[in-house]
Amino acid sequence: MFLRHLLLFLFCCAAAHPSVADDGYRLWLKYDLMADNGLRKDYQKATGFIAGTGNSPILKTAAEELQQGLQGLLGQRVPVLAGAEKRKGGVLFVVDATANVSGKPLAKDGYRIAAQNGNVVITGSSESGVLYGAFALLRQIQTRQPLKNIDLSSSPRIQYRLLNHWDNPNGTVERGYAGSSIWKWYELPERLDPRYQDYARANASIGINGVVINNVNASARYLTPEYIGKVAALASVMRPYGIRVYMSVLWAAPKVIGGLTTSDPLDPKVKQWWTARTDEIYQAIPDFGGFLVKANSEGEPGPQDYGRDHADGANMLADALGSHDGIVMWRAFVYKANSDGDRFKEAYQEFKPLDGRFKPKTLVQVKNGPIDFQAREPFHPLFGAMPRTPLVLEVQLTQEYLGFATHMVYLAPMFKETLDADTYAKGKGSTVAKVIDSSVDNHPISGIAGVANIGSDRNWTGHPMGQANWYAFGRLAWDHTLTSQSIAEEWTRMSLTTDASAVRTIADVMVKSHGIYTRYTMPLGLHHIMGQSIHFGPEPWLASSARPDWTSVYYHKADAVGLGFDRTAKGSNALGLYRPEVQQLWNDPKTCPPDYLLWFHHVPWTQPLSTGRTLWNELCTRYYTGADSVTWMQQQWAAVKPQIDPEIHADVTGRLQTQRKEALWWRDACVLYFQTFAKQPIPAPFSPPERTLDDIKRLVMIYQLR
Ligand code: BDP
Repeated sequence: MFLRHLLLFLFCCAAAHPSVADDGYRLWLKYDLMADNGLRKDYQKATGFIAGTGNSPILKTAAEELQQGLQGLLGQRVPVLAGAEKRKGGVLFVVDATANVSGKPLAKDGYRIAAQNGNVVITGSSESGVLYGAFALLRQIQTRQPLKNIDLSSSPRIQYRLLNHWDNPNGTVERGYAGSSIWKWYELPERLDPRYQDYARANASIGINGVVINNVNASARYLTPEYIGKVAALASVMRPYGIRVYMSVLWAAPKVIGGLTTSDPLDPKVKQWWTARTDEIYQAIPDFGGFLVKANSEGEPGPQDYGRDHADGANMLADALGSHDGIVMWRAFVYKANSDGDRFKEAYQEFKPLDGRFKPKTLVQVKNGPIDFQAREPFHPLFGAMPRTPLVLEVQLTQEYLGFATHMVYLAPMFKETLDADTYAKGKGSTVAKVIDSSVDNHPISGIAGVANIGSDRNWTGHPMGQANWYAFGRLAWDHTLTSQSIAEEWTRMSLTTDASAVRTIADVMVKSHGIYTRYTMPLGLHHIMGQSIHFGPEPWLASSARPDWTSVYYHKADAVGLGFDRTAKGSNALGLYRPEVQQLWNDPKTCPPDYLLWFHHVPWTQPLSTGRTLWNELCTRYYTGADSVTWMQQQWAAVKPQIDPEIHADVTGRLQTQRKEALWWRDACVLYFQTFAKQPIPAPFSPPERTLDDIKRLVMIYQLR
C-alpha cells in the first residue's frame, strides 16, 4: 500500500515538473514540447507529413531530423510519405541545382523555404541545401516564427566552413577546457560512440560542412593505414550530414613513418610518398576534404628545413591531391625562430612575397589578428594583402586567452569586429569578410575555420554559454552579415528560454561580455600579458622566457614615460603593413580608437585620451569598471533564474562567481604592476586593492606549479 502511494506521489511530482534537469547535452537542438496549444496547432497543420526524400542519405537525414524536431516541439508524429506531392499541409523537399529566388540563383548548398499550394516547400540547390533548409525550418518553429506565407531563402557566403579540432591521439585536447577529446581512437573503427552523430547533427544544423579531426601540432599516426581506417569510420558518420573530414598533417611524416631520409617537398621520393598516402586516404574516404598544415611554426617541421618555402610545401601537397576533390589549407601562423624586431610583422613578411605562387587548390589560413588570438586584435595585415591567394580566416572558439571555460565571453562581437574591419584592399568596403568570402578578389574557393571549443564534457563546452560560441561561429560562417545580437537572441531562444524578457536580458549580457572581458584583462589595446605557457590569469611582469616574444614586457613596454608598443613609423612600423586609409585610422594616438591604442602607440601616463581622462586614469577606470561589470552580469543572470533550467542556472552562477574572482585578480595584478611605472595613485572613486602585488604574484605562481 505504502509503495503504491509512494509511486503515485513520485509520478505526480514528475508530471508537475515534466522536464528533468537539463544537462546541456542537447545543445540548441532541444525540441521540448511547445506550451502554447494554439501556436502548436498552427504549426501542426503546416507540417503534417514530409515528402520528396527519395533514397538519398542526406535527404533521409533531413527527414529524420525534421521528424525528430517536430515530434518533440509539436508532439506529433510526422510520416515520411512517398508520392504525396498532391496532398496539402506538409513539408516537401525539392533538390534543384538551378533554383533561383527573384531571378537570382541559389548559391551551392543554399535553400529556400516557401509556402506554396498549401505546403511548405524546402528547395535546396543541393541535397545539403535541403538539410540546411530543414534545420532552418525547425529554427523558425523553435524561435516561434510564423510559417504562414513563409518565404525565406539563404545561401552560404563561404564555401568551406570548418571546425578545427586540436585533438591529440592520446585523447588530450590542446587548449581544450571541456574534458578530453570526443574521438575515442582506441575504440575506432569498431565502436562508434553515439556522440559522433550528435556532433554531426549539431554542426549540420548551423551549416558547418567540414571537420579537421586532429591538432595542427600533428601526429604522423593519422597517415598510417590503421588510423586512416579510424578516420574513415568517423567520415561515415559525418557523410549523411553533409560533413567532410580533413586531417592536420605532420610535415616530417615521410621521415617519421615513411622510412625516407628527407621530407624535402621537391624530392621525388617525398612527392611519391605523399601521393601514395593521399590515394590511400581517398580509397578509404572518397569524400575526404584535404589537409591542414602547420609548418615551420613553433618548432614544427616544414619545407624551410630543406631551404624551400611555404609555397613549395603547399604546392607539393596540392599536386599529391591530384584529381581528388580536396584542398590544402596552409597556415600563416608563423614567427621566426629567432625573433628580432616585431613579431607582428613576421607572418606578413614571410607570406606576402609568396602571393601568386600557390596552386589553385591551396588556401592560406590566417588567424584573425597578427599575434595570437588575443582578447582583442586589429585584423591581420595579410587580409587584403594577398589578392592572388584565397585566404581562410581562422578564429578560436576555445577560450585559450579568453578565460577558459570559466568566463562567460560571447565571441560573436569579436568575430564580427574582424569580419567587418575594412582592409581598403580594393577601396572602401573591402572588409575582411569580403576578402575571405572571395567577393573582393573573385577566387573560386573560400573558407573559414574555428578552433573547436568542445570536448567530452556532458554539455560539450564546459561552460554552458560556450555553446553559443560554437553556434555563433557556424551561423557567421554561413552568413557573416548576421548580427551578434540576433544570433545571441536566436541561440538563447533555442537553448535556454523563449520568455521574451529573459531572452532580452541574456542576449544583452552576452553581447556586452566580450567588451567587459577585455576591460578587466587587456584594456586599451594591451595584449599578451597573460600567464606564461598555460595562458591563464595575468602575468604582466613576465620578463624572461625561452624567447623574448613569449614575455609580457615585450608587448606592453611599460616604462617611466608610458605604456604600449610603438608600431608607427617611429617604432617598428608594423602599421606600415596596412593600407594608407587604415594607417590613417590608427596612426595618430589622439584619434586612434582607445580599444587599439596600445597596440600601436607608446602613450605617456599623463597623456589625456579622447575619453577626457589621462592614460593612467583611463587604464584604472577600465580595470575597475570591467571587474564591476561582472557583478552586473551576475545580477542579470540571477534575475532570469525563474526562466532557466535549474541545473544550467546553477552551473552558470558558479562560473560567474569564479569569473568575478578572477576579474579581481586581473584588475589588482595589472593596476598594481603598472602603478610601479606610472607612480600615481589609484584615481577616485576607486579604492586601491587591499592585497599587494606580491600576494597576486603568489596566486599566479600557484596555478603554474606542476
Ligand atoms: C597558440 C597556442 C598553441 C597552438 C598555436 C597554433 O598556444 O597551443 O599550437 O597557437 O595556433 O595560441 O598553432
